[in-house]
Amino acid sequence: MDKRHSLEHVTQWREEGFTIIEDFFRPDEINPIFSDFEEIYSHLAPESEAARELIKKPPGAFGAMHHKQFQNIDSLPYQASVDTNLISLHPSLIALAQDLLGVEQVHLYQSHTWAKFTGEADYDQLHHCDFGNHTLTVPSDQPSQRSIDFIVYISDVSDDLGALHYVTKPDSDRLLAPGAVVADAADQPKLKAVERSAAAGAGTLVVHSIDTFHRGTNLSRPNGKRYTMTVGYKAAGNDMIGFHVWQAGALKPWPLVLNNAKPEQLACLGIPLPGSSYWTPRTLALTQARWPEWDLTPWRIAAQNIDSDHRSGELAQSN
Ligand SMILES: O=C(O)CCC(=O)C(=O)O
Ligand SMILES: [Fe+2]
Repeated sequence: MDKRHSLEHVTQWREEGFTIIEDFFRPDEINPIFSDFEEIYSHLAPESEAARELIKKPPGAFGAMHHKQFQNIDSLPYQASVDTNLISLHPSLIALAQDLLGVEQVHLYQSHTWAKFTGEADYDQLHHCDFGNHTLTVPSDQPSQRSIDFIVYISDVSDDLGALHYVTKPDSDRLLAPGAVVADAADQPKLKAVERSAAAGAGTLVVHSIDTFHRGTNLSRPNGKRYTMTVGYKAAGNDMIGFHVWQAGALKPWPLVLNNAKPEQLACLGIPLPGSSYWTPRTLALTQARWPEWDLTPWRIAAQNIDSDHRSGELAQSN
């Protein structure tokens, strides 16, 4: 297993809410995804000089969330290369999610591409935690019941290209209240005074959760662009947390994922592992008919082994 994190990253995430791992992804893993973003999004950058001009707020004004910030977002599976389709199921990302949550089986519950351009919107936000649209409850006290928000940098994300700003848990606990996940207007200057920047190069992985204070910031570099992906993991079976319903996009290009992912990656989308009692001659045949190009060999072999074990057990019993 190609682990790209250390115990310190796990401890830092659990204690501080954030850990940032530079160079988590190699250039050869990021470059094809960058090319896909260029192909899909670059023509959407504001065209006129005037439109590209930095949107300025009055001095001292705070940011806000509004829909223009969320243009240029798509969700898995992508009409793009296999690289872009598989990065949110990268084995090293899965291994990190397992170690952070301390569970064996994790579930990918969010995967977005997101392109931001200078002048497209004012991306400056208030400090917030993301739990509002990830759960109908509130964030848990147990690490295993938390969730992980990964942000993957597909382009360099410097401060003039809208780097996320964040507040560590010890700081928000001290300034607001222990375990606080909501902030009012009076809290904003306090949080802003201690915020840190997640500025880093392409290939960086920012790791936080739905209970960590952070905010998007504006892009100010002329003609600037910021390409990132947002990837969410939770423990499998944690029904409190959700975002996408993968099944609802049945007509999207799932073969790009199914035909190229390993069983352990597909298990993160709710597809039973080889050896599961789900896989029978009937489900295997119907699955193959539904997705003709998906190589079901590992699932088929495991089902045959179970079947022959079962039969030899029956023979042993009848002797
Ligand atoms: O894109 C970012 O840097 C953060 C955006 C954000 O926090 C949000 O939209 O919830
Ligand atoms: Fe957020």
